[in-house]
Parts: sequence; C-alpha cells; structure tokens
Amino acid sequence: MDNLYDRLKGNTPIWFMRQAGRYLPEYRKIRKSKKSFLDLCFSPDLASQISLQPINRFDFDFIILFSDILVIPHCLGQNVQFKENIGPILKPIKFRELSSSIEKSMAKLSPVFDTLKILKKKKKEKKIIGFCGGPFTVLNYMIEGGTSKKHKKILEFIKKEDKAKCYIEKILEFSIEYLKRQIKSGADMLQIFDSWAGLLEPKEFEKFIIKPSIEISKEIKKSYPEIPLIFFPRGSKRKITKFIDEVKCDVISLDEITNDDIQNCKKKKIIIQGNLSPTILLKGGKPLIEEVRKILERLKDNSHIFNLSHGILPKTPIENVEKVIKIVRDNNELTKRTSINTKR
Ligand code: 1CP
Repeated sequence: MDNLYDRLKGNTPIWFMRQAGRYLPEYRKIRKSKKSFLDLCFSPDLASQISLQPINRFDFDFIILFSDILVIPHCLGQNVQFKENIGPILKPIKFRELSSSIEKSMAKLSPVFDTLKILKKKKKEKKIIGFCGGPFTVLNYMIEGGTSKKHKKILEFIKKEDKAKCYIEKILEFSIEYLKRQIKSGADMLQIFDSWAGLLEPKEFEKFIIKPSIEISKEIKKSYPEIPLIFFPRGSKRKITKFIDEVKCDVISLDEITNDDIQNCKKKKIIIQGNLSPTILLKGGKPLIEEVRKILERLKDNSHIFNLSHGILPKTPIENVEKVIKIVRDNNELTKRTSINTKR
C-alpha cells in the first residue's frame, strides 16, 4: 500500500455507505426495470451503471460495488428474495444442504466479478471498494430469515456453540474466496460489513466477530498485502478497543467515536471512517452543517474518511448530500492553504 494513512492526512475523502440506492431517482428508474433485486445485482451492465450513479452525480471519492451481502447465502444454496417494503426473506436451510463446492458457488457469483471488471475499465482514477458481510451478520440473516428486531433466533442459535461455529466457518471460507476473487476482478479496497456485531456480549464478540475478522485479515493480507481493509463492526462500543488491538485493519468504520478511539487510532496509524448520523443527514438544515463541521474538527489530527455511521436512508434529499460534500471539500482546501502559509 502506498501509505494511505499518510496520504489522507489533511485531505479527507468522502463516500457514503449505500451511496448507490433508493434515494437516487436514477436508481429507482433502473430498479423498476428488473423484477428482482438479485437479478439487478447479477446484471453486470446495470449493476456497474448503478455503482457509477453516485460518482457521476456527486463525484464521491470512492466507487462501491453494487451488490449485497446476502449473495453469500444465495451462493451457498439458500433461497434469498427481496420483497418491496419488507426487505430480504431467506428460506430456512439445514447445514448439510449448504453447498460444499466453492467452485460451483463462485460460479454463481461470476456476474459480480464481471461488474467489477467493467468498473475497473471505466473508472481507472477512482478506487473501487469491494465488500462482503461479516460472517456473524450473514449468519444472522440466514437464521432469522430476514431483518429482525429482537434477534431471538440467532441469539438462541449461537448458544449451540459447535453448530454455530460450523456455520461461521463455512461462511468465512466462502467469503474469503469471494473477496479474493473481487480483488482479482478489480476491487482496490475491501469493506467487511458486520452490521449486527453490536448484538454480542464480550465473550461471543471475541468468538464470532474478532476471530473471523482476524482470519479474513490474515488470509487477504497473505496474498494481497497492498489492499486496504475496512472493518465495520457496527455498534461495538467499548469492545472496539479490543477489536483494533487484535484485528489488523487499515481503516475502522465507526458509528460512535470516543476520544479514546481517536487516540488509539492515531497511535496505531489506523484510518477512521465515519460517522455522520443518517438521520441528521436526512433532516438537513443548520444541525447538519454543525454536525459535519464538528466531526471534521474532532478528527482533524487523524487520518479520516468521511462517511455515515450507517447506510444512507431512502428519503434523504439530494441537496443534503451535496451540502455535506461541499463542506468536506472546502475544509480540505482550507487545510491545504493554511499548511502552505505556515510553511512559508
Ligand atoms: O429494493 C431495493 O432497491 C433494495 C434496496 C437495497 C440496496 C440498494 C438492498 C436490499 N441492498 C442494496 C445495496 C447494498 N447493500 C449495497 C450496495 C452498495 C452501496 O453501498 O451503495 C451494500 C454495500 C449493501 C450492504 C448490506 N446489505 C448490508 C450491510 C450494510 C448495512 O446497511 O448494515 C446489509 C445488512 C444488507 C442486507 C439488506 N439488503 C437489502 C436490505 C433491505 C437489507 C436489510 C437491511 C436491514 O436488515 O436493515
């Protein structure tokens, strides 16, 4: 890696989690043309167009592959559907029914690799972020059968430790192969979305979040040491200290940022990604401007990628997104000018 940490100091790039999605009219238009969301993810021409929509409109600094974390249960043989206004629905499946052939499963995902190849050809000057879900977050959807409020089934399920470990190991093995093939197809960076990490108590967090993350990092770094890894163990709160102590990551995406995190990341030269609330972005106005400035000020001595604390909400007004990008870019200009003046 050509020292991303040093390169970002005083020059904060910006992108938003779920930047390609329903808040964009151009996305909604393409979405209507396909019956199923997975069909859209598996249509390289359309998926690459969608990945580039937020770049063409806002000139975000990173392109994120348009796909979903639930393509892993799909390639393992689980039935995955996306229902409008409900979200994903996954049919229950037994462990022995899951695919045992990595090759066959990866073949099912070949359109995703084709999307990356198209993106690589089209936009050489912007970094492309590939991704997968953290194994626990993927397992959560597989066991709950979709989006859940209370997460009763998964919390019960992980008590049967050996069984849960079998599933986690399988998801992990397929996810690592999936990530490697994304790199081979053109991904320049990778993000691991562990959106439900916050459900777990310290002991389970160690087993189901930290351990698999160590494994992902070790395996990817072994073959691709130059590819930056972004981990997003959402809702980890104080457990984040242990996470960054144990998992080798280049960037940590944080939904909440404490002063300890700021100091620890500076010491370890880990880039912080985050952490504008999607609700504040949706509401806009003066509170939005103040919050963006506050985040930039707090992280000015760190290396920082400006982002949200979670995915952008479908009703977010376009002008609020434009406003945030302008503040971040103006701030970069100001920092540059001030540093030139102080050097004189
Ligand atoms: O009907 C539609 O248009 C579907 C809406 C949609 C979109 C646009 C879904 C269904 N997924 C996506 C794209 C998506 N999902 C991306 C694309 C790239 C981008 O960021 O622009 C990414 C990275 C994801 C990741 C994802 N999917 C996560 C992790 C991030 C997070 O939000 O926590 C999760 C948990 C999912 C599952 C998922 N996919 C879609 C839905 C509605 C859900 C459930 C979300 C939930 O349980 O709250």
